[in-house]
Amino acid sequence: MSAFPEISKIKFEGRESKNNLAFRYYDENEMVEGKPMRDHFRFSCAFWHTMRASGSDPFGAGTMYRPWEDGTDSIANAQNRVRVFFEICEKLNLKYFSFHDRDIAPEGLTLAESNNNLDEVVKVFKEESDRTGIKLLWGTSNLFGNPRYMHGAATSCNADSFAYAAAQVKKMLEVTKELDGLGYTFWGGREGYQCIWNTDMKREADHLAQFMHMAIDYAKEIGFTGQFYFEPKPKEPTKHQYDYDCAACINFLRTYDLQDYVKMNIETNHATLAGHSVEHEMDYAGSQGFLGSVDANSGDMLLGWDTDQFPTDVYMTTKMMLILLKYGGFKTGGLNFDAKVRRESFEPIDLFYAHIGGMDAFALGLKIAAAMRASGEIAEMVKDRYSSWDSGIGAEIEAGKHNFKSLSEYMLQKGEISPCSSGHQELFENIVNRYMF
Ligand code: XUL
Ligand code: CO
Repeated sequence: MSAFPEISKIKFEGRESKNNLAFRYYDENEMVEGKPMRDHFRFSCAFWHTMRASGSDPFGAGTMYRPWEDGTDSIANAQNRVRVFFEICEKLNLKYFSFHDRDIAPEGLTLAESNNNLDEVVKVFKEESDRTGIKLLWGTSNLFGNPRYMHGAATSCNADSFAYAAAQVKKMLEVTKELDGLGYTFWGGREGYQCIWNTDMKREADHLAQFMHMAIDYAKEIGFTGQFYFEPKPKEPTKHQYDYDCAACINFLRTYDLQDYVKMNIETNHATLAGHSVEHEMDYAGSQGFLGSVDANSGDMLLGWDTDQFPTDVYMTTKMMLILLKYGGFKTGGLNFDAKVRRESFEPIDLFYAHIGGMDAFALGLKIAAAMRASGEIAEMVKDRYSSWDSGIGAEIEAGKHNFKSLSEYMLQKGEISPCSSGHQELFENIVNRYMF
């Protein structure tokens, strides 16, 4: 039975369309830089936000109207929810999805019961995924919601919390493999600390690394070949999260010899909480060979927390697509809408408006980015800015032909540096606007 009989599959109608249930820019078959749009984005729908966000906040109860819910925590209700989820993904033309273990099935009284509940719901995921071809982009485990994780999971002071979390991830790796999932994400829900007085930071970091190695070992053991991701977030729920930003995460991965197995899953709103921008994080990860996947959303600069809003800012999507194209696009990852409708947007149809807006914002961003790349105008200006490195002393330094002694001799002889030209930031910004509008 359809939950949205009045909504048919969302189609591309072009930029002149006034139909609010149509794409104006996202034409999945349109070729951009030799690849259909759909393959540039690999759009994914987050089960936790789309199906489980209630609209509650610290000041009030949930607001969402979800007529397909029967109000119980039964397996039958959970299974039905999965069918509704796939109807949404199909109608929106979202080819991938993501979920946490506890989003999809109720937690039981024991670990064994929880595992069984998961199996019952995974059966429906498998059926629906086989029926539609919509695939699991990555799976993950909720290692933060239950009170047993109040001190963290892999970084808890309680060894039993670590062990329980290991059991959960073991099961989720099996589930992810069962669903032919393309990846597994570690997001350190409470892997951080609130108070340095009671915290042994070194021991916690060592444990987190040990935990990741165990996950990788188990993946090898069961033949799960998907990509592991590490998702940075600087704070919330803990004050100091160990996975602060890409730089901190990559340092952690290299320190603990995890760099060959784990790439970054970069989220916009997490980047801004860290005092960065998503394009900064993507460029940094890409330049270090760690660009894996993206949790697409946006924050609100006037609010200091993770608002997980749908992205509509075309400047931002243009920058993101420019960087993605620069590093050759997604291999295993995709654009996962880790985003939820506002508490006030409680009608089911808002889920459609939200995703359509996000997909169109990225489609437009891709087209603008591709136009910038095709003309080569901006790239040429950037290249020119660094031209002192293309010949003479610059080229010699890059080729490793110099040391401090030889450079000192060079400068003693030359006396002063050759002047370079202006940074022309305002000109760059004006040129960008020419492509934007
Ligand atoms: C939380 C967040 C998570 C991860 C998966 O801020 O982004 O939903 O993406 O655990
Ligand atoms: Co996320």
